[in-house]
Amino acid sequence: MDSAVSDAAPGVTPLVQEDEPLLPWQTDPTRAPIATKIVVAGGFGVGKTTLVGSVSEITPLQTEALMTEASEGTDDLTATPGKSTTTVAMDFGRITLDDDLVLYLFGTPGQQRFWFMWDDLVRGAIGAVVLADTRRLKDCWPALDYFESCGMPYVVAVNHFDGTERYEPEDVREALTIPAHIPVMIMDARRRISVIETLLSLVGHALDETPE
Ligand SMILES: Nc1nc2c(ncn2[C@@H]2O[C@H](COP(=O)(O)OP(=O)(O)OP(=O)(O)O)[C@@H](O)[C@H]2O)c(=O)[nH]1
Ligand SMILES: [Mg+2]
Repeated sequence: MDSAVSDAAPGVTPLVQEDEPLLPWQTDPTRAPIATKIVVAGGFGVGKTTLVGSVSEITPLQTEALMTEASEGTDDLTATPGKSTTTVAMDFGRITLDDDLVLYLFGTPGQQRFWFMWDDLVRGAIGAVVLADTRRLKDCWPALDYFESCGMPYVVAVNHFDGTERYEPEDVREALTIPAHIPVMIMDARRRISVIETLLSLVGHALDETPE
């Protein structure tokens, strides 16, 4: 067995799982991958955990807890009536693009009472995906403000929910007053290819924003 798949401690999910094919950088030390950290943020229940889970090539780390009566009156479940859990610490997943670009995805908790964790979660990230739902656009304002004020590159990704009115990216840009150079896209957090397009857009944008 290759050492890359055998080192995990008992009970710990290895970053390389035994049933996935090894990538060049996992067997050849001269092919060091470019590893980057990306944050997935946005309002409560907008699809952050779904996004990380639908694209991660490892079993995502999730910290879901059942929502109780205490959340009534605080968390609006109108848009997601089937939702029974919420992220209480973070989501974590990994995806390899182009064989040597490894993205580590960190999903933030959406409930306001957990926002104090954001400073730790975003440390070292190259950028953020701010997820939005057009039925409750204002819920993404805190995330937009946060990344604007700390100067971290971000893209705005509208997670389009079935049966809701479809808007053009430019309509969303205008509604949220997003500057022209920041990518805004419509996507589906449940579809891997749609999430990959969003992540590639963020990586490209973050590179554009990085000083030479
Ligand atoms: N129809 C539809 N449902 C979605 C989509 N994305 C997520 N959902 C559902 O919406 C609910 C919320 O998804 P989560 O991924 O838990 O949202 P979250 O942003 O991580 O939520 P918090 O961590 O509680 O803030 C879940 O019931 C998902 O199954 C989508 O694109 N379309
Ligand atoms: Mg979540």
